[in-house]
Amino acid sequence: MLSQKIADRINVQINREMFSAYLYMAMSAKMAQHGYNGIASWLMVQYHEEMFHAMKLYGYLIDQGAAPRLDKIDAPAVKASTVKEIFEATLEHEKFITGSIRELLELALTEKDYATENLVRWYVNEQVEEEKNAMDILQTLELLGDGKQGVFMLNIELGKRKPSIALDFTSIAAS
Ligand code: OFO
Repeated sequence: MLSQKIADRINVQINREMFSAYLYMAMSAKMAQHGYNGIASWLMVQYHEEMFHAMKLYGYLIDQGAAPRLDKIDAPAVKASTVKEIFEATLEHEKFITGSIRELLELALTEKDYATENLVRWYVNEQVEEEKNAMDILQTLELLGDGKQGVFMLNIELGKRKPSIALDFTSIAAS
């Protein structure tokens, strides 16, 4: 059984994960418009990862007998226009999400809610990977140079990314 405070905060996190999905979808569209189909594909994989993050929290609320609250998702503003700016914005956003996950963990610890603590520690580890992915890409761009040739090679490389999670959320909803 979750406290209302924890359930409310998890609902905030669900909204942030859904926003993340929406943000990466918007970035993907922008990259596709520029003809960077590999980068667009990488960002759509990221969209799916974010949907998984949201649905894992959603499933947890259901399992705990709490009500998921589906709030409005803000429209993402993608100011970045170059590939480098896209991944700088990705890193910035992931840092924000890391902070948000830490807040949730701190709340779970304060409330001695060990089940939620266990769940949120999965996200703590996930955020290490999320930030690393963006940092690795920025470092690769640094090595290749963010001129046309470097970005062309990065586009091919990033197009190889495959989702690491199941894309069918039926079992989460039915758990
Ligand atoms: Fe990108 O980790 Fe969830 O939001």
